[in-house]
Amino acid sequence: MLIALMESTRTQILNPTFAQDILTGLSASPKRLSSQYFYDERGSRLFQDIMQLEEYYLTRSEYEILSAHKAAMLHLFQPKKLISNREEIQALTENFFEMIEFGAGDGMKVKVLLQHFLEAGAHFKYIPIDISGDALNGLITDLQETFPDLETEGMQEEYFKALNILKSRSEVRKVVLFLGANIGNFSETEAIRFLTHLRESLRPDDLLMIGFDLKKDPNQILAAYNDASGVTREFNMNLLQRINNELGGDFDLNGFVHYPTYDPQSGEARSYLVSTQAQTVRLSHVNAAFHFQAWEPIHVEISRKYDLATIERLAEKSGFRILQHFFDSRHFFVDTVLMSNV
Ligand code: AVJ
Repeated sequence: MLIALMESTRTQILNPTFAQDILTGLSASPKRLSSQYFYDERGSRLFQDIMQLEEYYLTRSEYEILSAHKAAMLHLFQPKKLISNREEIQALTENFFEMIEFGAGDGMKVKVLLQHFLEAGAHFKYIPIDISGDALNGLITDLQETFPDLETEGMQEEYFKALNILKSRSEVRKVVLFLGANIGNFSETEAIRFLTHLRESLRPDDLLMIGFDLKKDPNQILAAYNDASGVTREFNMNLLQRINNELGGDFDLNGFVHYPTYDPQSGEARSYLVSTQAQTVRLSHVNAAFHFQAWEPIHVEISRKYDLATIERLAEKSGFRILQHFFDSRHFFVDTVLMSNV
């Protein structure tokens, strides 16, 4: 497989991990594709549209949380080593923290915090981390225009690599933001592994704030992944289009239907692309072909919904303790601040 991949690499295959993951997922039984690959240029644009949808309550709920609790968040984030009789300059240095964001996107939500922190005269640096250089450069340029006084630096790295660089660079307090319910894309095992690794990349005094989408009326949750205007359908289908574009695929998008589910017990919203007929799909750039039976599904995404007991358990199993939950007025969503417990 790898040899076929190397030989057919002209300019088409820019990302061998993408090719390899797609081949592995489509060869598996049941078939699966990773939702991390939704976000090519068109997919990122479609996700921007999703965040505007009436049905997609997640973004607005988290926005409300950040707006309502920005002052309390700053209070929690600032290290409290200030001793009144010290020199002012020393107090400033000791209050300093680095706010690091995983997958910042367009920065819409974090701007609420940045604006408040700057107005409050907080001494901090904002460090967005993203593997996509384009997204990151766009964000940094935008932030420098919006907030000329903001100290900021983007890091185009894998999350943990970036954290390890930052950890070795200085001992100032780090506050890691993992917002937007992105943690929902992990299974429980993956989430525990991710958080444990994260804790090991931080110092005991550092903080982590995670956005969790909460369990609520299952009809409302399902609607968020099955909007009436069909944007989420396009977003899911775009993964097949991306495979066509980048791997020379011949997926017929009319031969698949978007099928989201929600299980109120596990809290898992799952999305499938289901083949409406028996068909064979070829990926010409990687010399591969995959057969689909009629009504065979490809699992493409988990968006897990949490309750507080599950968040507690997740924190405990990964060596964190919960400092504070910040809710929106409807308790649809929570931003939870955690600290190492070991
Ligand atoms: C960006 C992963 C949080 O799971 O709700 C939106 C992605 N998928 N609509 C989510 C998504 C379908 C979103 N996350």
